[in-house]
Amino acid sequence: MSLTLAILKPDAVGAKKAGKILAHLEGAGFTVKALKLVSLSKAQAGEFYAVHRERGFYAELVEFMTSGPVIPMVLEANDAVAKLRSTIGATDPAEAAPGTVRKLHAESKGRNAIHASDSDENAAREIAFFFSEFERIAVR
Ligand code: IDP
Ligand code: MG
Repeated sequence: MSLTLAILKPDAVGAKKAGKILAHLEGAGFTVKALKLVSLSKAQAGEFYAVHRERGFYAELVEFMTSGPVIPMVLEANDAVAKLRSTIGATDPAEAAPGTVRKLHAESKGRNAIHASDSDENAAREIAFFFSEFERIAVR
């Protein structure tokens, strides 16, 4: 078993789709190991997405991720990183496979409902970004 980080983004939380998406993830076989609702500051969102700092959409992304509360969660499954990426679908919902979270719930490439870590290394960094050691007791 391995771990990954998902974030239900402000569009999904604001539209009250958190329960449906969580049920989708559990139905796909993930176990929730930690979860909370938080509102990110500009500095926090900017740091989380620092890898995209030079991209044209960075300011829009930080603005969006601070536009309302988000729900980060630690998910466990066999090959969790790859499994979650395939469960959520492509970045742009127009290109996401049928039945994926983004195809079902996302509006656009920017407002795309959910984040998922893209490697085991980034999953470890992103889990540590959101969850203290105390909050991660269930993850050990
Ligand atoms: P990912 O979330 O599928 O891993 P990344 O390329 O890592 O996609 O981009 C991070 C996030 O930045 C996306 O989920 C999306 O919210 C936003 N984003 C990516 N490309 C664009 C774009 O072209 N316009 C607006 N926002 C974008
Ligand atoms: Mg990414």
